[in-house]
Amino acid sequence: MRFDILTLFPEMFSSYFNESILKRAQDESLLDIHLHDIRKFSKNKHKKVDDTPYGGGAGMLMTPQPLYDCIVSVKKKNKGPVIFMTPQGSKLTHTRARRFARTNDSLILLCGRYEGIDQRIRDLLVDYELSIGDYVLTGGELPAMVFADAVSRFIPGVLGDDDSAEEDSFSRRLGGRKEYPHYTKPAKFKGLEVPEVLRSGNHAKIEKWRKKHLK
Ligand code: 58G
Repeated sequence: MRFDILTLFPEMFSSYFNESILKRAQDESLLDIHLHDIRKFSKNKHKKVDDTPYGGGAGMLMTPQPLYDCIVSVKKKNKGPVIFMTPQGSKLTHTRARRFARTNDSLILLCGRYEGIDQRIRDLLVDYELSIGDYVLTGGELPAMVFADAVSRFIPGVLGDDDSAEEDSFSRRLGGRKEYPHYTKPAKFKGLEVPEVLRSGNHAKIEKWRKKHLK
């Protein structure tokens, strides 16, 4: 799956995407992430990308020209939908992340800054508006990372073949519900012991215990 991410701060993404599971996914060509610096597309002599809002009000908006040219340029190589991360968008859920992974070979993620973007970019070029939760952040970069991470987990092969799902028979058997308590070694830590049943090797009893302790 290919992600093209449009941002004024492409360097924010490198540490997160170049570690652990997402790094391995890229090394194995399961995931292909391309970052684009919106400022490079500004035709302003000072590379300006923001301006004051018509009608007045606080703060600045991203001007349409650099955004438009950046998106049009990226669309030559990525034919997928354009997603704008915004607190006014539809809520990102597990189910929506899975659907994006299953129905797209590529996605374009647009990260805003300041107080938002010129409405005409939304009208002309944005296909989906998504929010990671009911709070406002200083930029769409963290939401784009959250979205790319959540979607990438559903690409076949990105998680270990073993724990490859959610959605697997195991979590379905547990009623599709949240979680039960997890323990690893040591068996005793700071005076607290791992429940005996989890060390018993009795898989029927273990499953019963986990069902009873589902949150
Ligand atoms: C109002 C304020 C509209 C996504 C700022 C648009 C993006 C939170 C989320 C913006 C974001 C979220 C400019 C900064 C979008 C733009 C960006 N904040 N909850 N901030 O997913």
